[in-house]
Amino acid sequence: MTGKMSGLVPIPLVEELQEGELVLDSGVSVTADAAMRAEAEWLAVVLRESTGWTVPLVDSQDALVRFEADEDRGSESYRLEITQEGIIIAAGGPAGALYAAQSLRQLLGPTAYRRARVGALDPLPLGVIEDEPRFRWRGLMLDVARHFMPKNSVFRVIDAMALHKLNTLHLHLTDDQGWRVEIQRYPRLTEVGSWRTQSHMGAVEQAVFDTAPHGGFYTQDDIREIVAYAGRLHITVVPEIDVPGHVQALLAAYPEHSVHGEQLPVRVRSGLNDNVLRADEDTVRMVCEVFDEVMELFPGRWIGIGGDEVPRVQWERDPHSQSRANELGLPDASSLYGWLLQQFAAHISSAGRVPVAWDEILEIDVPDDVLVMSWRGYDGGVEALWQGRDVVMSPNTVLYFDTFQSDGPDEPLPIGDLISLPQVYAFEVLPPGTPPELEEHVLGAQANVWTELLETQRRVDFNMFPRVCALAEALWSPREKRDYDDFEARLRRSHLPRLAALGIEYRPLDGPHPW
Ligand code: TNX
Repeated sequence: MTGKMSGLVPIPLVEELQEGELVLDSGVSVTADAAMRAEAEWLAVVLRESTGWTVPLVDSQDALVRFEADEDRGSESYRLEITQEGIIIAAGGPAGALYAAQSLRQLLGPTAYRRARVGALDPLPLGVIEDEPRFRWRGLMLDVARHFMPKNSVFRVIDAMALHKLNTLHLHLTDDQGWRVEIQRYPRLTEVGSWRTQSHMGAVEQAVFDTAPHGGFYTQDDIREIVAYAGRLHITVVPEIDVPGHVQALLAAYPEHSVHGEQLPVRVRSGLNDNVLRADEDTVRMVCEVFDEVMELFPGRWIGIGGDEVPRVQWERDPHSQSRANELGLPDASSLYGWLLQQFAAHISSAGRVPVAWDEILEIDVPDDVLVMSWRGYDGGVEALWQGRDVVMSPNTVLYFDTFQSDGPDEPLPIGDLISLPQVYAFEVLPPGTPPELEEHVLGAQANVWTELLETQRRVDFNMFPRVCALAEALWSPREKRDYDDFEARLRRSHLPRLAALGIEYRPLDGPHPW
């Protein structure tokens, strides 16, 4: 080590940089083993856009940038070597090749994030970077239900995730306030359920909630496009259809699936909601058919079924639900919560996929294969782990990015508590006291971006960045490499300028703080 630093975020496993530089020029070309051509092409496109050079993909070992398969590495692992003669990327698989290309782009500086030639690329430091991730689920959840995020905004988030070597995008597609995915068999879900118009709220609530008419949804082609775009960047999209609560948009479209059968509007205000799914066979069939279309659209292994924040009062007070619970041999009507989730989980498992649910699911007899998403602090995760389940950590005490980032006067209206950048940076994925033999069940973690109060892309950017940069390091980098002062120095000197060039409206470290 010479003390030279690359400024990479997340910080790599090993970086050994030397004096001297390599300056790319218009003669640069790229070559790649067959398995990595797509990733090499991605790098070539980035270079073409930002420099105007031709950057051909060639079949010659004379190319300046060479991607090679290295069977001794894990699929996400890579080695990037920069010498005066050229750049050699040895990767365990296509994902590793892409991560190497991401690191190289970071080293080329802000200019490499622009869509037209503006300035010169930074000279590359000479040396070797060896890198691989610490955790395999490096995630971000976007709530596109409370405020719809048009697909171009989703593409931007996917690009930013890839830049930070995150690999799992959880889309919260449905909630009380909106249904955001076209389901052909049930067209009213989007015809009715994607739009909210009315509000019967008092002045105080109107000041807090967005009461303007709002709506939007992804067509099935939009979803295919999002999934394919993410896939090229080695990001898996995990869809969530939240049931059996948080379903008022569904009930507005198909009132026969509510407990009382009344016509409800798509909900405007947020927070806990008593309206839940009716526990009849017809309703189970309808929701399973929705999941069938969702599973067609999202080829990944994980399918979210929600399960969070479900008041039981409607079932408890409804005579039909009580007799239904009796028929099913359940102890009481509130057990319909568990019964419904068991039906949906079983349906997803029988299709060969893995159901994902929020930690409230631990209140019921949970099928073994359900992946538990621990959001109420670490407790759910710990409990699930001791039951031998796979978990993803998403504690609201650290990884809720709808929270505010300082208690200064110029912060936008938050939900929840203060979660500062240093707090996110200090995040530990493994719940305290995790025994070594259970560590492999902690797949990783994700931050959740709930959008009740995040109406626009600018607001989402402001809340996400630079907290996402800190998250990436907690998920990717080795524990002993993490140091907050060093991270902040890298942000200031190297990384925030990259984000700025890409057009991300991050929260400036020292203000001013417009949003
Ligand atoms: C709780 S986290 C919720 C969301 C809200 C969020 C606000 C979870 C599984 N449910 O519906 O948006 O709090 O922070």
